[in-house]
Amino acid sequence: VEASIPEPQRAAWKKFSKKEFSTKDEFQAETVQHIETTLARSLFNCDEAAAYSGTALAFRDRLVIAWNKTQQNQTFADPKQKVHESDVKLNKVADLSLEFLMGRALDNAMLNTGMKDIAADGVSDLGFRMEDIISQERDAALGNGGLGRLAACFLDSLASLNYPAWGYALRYRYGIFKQEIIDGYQVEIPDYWLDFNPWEFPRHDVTVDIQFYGNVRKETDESGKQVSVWENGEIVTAVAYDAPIPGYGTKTTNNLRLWSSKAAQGEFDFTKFNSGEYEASVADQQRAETISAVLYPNDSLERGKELRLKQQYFWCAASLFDIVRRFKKSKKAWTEFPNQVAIQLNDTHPTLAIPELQRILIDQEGLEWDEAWSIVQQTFGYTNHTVLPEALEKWSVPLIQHLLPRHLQIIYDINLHFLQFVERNFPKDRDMLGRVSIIEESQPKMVRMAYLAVIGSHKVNGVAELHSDLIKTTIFKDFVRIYGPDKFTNVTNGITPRRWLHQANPRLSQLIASKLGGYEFLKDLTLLHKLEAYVDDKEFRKEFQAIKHANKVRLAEYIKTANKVTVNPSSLFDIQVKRIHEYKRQQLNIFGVIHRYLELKDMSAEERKKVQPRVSIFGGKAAPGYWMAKTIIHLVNQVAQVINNDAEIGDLLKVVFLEDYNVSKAEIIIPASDISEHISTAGTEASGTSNMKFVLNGGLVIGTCDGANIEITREVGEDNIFLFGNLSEDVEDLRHAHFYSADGFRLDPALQRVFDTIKSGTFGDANSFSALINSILEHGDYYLVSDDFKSYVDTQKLIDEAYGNQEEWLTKTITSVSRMGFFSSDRCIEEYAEAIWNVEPVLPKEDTA
Ligand code: F55
Repeated sequence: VEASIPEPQRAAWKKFSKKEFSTKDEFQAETVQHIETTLARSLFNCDEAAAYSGTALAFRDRLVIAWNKTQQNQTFADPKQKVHESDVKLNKVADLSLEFLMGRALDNAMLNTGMKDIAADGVSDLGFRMEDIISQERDAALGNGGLGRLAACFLDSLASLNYPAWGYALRYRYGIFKQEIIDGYQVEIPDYWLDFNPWEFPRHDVTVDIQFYGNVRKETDESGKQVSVWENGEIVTAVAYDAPIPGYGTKTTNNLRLWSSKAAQGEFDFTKFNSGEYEASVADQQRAETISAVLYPNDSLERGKELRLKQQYFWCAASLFDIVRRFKKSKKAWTEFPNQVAIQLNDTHPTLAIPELQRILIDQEGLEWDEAWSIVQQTFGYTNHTVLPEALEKWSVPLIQHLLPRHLQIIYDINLHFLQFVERNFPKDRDMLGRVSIIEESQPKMVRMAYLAVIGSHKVNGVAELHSDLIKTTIFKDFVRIYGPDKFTNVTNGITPRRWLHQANPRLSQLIASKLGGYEFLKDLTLLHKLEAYVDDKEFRKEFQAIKHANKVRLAEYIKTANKVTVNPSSLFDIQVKRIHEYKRQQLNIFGVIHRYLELKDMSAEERKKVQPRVSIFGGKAAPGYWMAKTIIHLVNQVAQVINNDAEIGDLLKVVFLEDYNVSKAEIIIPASDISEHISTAGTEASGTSNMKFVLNGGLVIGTCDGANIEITREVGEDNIFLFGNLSEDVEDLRHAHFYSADGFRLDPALQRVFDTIKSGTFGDANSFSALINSILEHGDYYLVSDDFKSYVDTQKLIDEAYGNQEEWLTKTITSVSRMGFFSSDRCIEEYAEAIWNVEPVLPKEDTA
């Protein structure tokens, strides 16, 4: 404890402890020093990569100083006074997420510390342009899509709002694969991103030994109590790697702790090594390291692979050990645990943390079952991100039995207690027990992780209003009866305005600041409403429009370089970027594009003159094993090939598939949209978050009544969004009708023509796309593409007309931006803090140095 350190040592430490740079000179001194000594480069061989590295290391030092102080401040009640062990406070919020889709860190660090201008000036003296330096950094792509990016936005908000919070995940050696498009097909390239990562700090002294396999032995302890001993397992060591998470405009710098797996001490077989069996001797080591080797690239399908379960347990067990170790230092009673720690489960991926904490409490800490279980339930909150049945995690009982024998016993005991509780409360409803049991009585039996997560948490939330209502009436209906409705709540998703406005669209951010008298809106996004006063201001409108145009020019340049396609920046930019999935319906979009192409081909030259030129931009990755999604990508590329080379069409229609969509590409793409597409089958997209990003950047939305589109409509007004399609309450009947409708299934003639065109080979071998067409014609059109097609193309027509009136369009976009305050992830985090975590901010200490 700090107070116990003798004065002379403190003085020596103080004298030499590093200060944060705050002037251009100091920044340059640090950067040059890092380039020369840390990187061993000189003036003569300092390229952009080295300049990036030097700048990043200078900023890293700055963050680390604040980071160290934050961690100390959050740990000790008052570092000035003698601190008793019992004053130790904990980092209350632990965000367990298998994914944090962080993107780049340097720009974020510069903006959050408010030092970007000084640094840009500094590197310019050294002969570099800041944007070139920024683009040297590789994305930290430790996530698939919305779920992982949400976790990253939450970290930014937690730090910016001074909440003591740690993120916990895995240090994957390979992030999400890089996507290349070769001959129109997706090809996956491994993303080895760690060869230079200045943002991480290996903590070789922070390790946890994690057990797998083995057996459970019952024994009687001295007091005559039955205890379970899990033994003879295999041990793998978890090593912590920490990354600083700076808040915006605050010294609070939180921690993202990533666990890396390595062979436990003593695992390396020296006997084998010495006798020349090198391969065998390193096999164990490799097996251990495999656990944290790769991020699973599925965004909606759980494939039940043993390695994935190992990842989940490895990460949960290491994180809980870490949390418990810190709690135990406080010497507080266990009943205090839920007051000191809140653990949020990002989807069901960390659900094993529930039986793991119960195991620690009963097997290691000697608590009674009921006392332990009450602590567990009060500690956890569970966020659900999907109602799609194929995405709900289930693990086979034999697999868990094999890998985690003690946890399986505990899961069965949790289930027993739960079912007894249900039976007592619903004695007449015998079917209920089978329906809500954690164990599905299938062959083999399966553990339903979502049910375990609900039962082991005190709050369950969905991520947008419709979604939170849907989970209560569908997948968790019985649980609402069992626990009452208050256990279930909604926290509508949000996005961080720092990255998704200030960083991605600096000119718009600056324009807003000039009208609102500063950048306060980046900390309180509701202040945007004041922009509405400028909706008729000529100068403001002009600049707003010029910014949008400049952003479109920037994207057009990127498209030229990346796709060798020339697009006219004055065209309407229509963008759909997100993971490729049938439920997100990129197929509806591309069928609409083909329809548009056919209509253009029908027109006379005279008629074509009246047409609103459009660029249809697609981007997104398909899970490597998801054939239908890959077929959609192929079709988009084939259609692009044909349309872009049709001289008759020219600028009237261009189609672009942008390769390797990721966070840093999103920062270029999103500010350049006129329209973005959020067109999921109603009831399938839990929230969506890119919809919020697009509107915040002055684009409008074409969307279904799904997820957060509904709340965006409430905020911006019905006149400022283009909604279409069937409603979620009608989806079930429509699906039914595809199979049983009395007068058969009649396809919209325009869609029929699209299919005929594809089948005629206009876009290459028709057989390539037959699965896509047959899923609609033969297999019940589960995603209701045919049902929504007409409404979709009619709405696109309305968009063309609306865009034709540029003044009205501009009014719509400005009005919408000014009404987006609700969708800040700051609002979202405040709601979690209040309704789920019961945690207060810890303000950073004034700098006394
Ligand atoms: C990743 C792995 C698995 Cl096993 C399953 C799902 C995912 C995943 O990436 N899900 C995901 O991104 N879900 C999305 O979460 C967003 C944040 O809440 C929502 O906005 C979006 O609607 C939802 O699809």
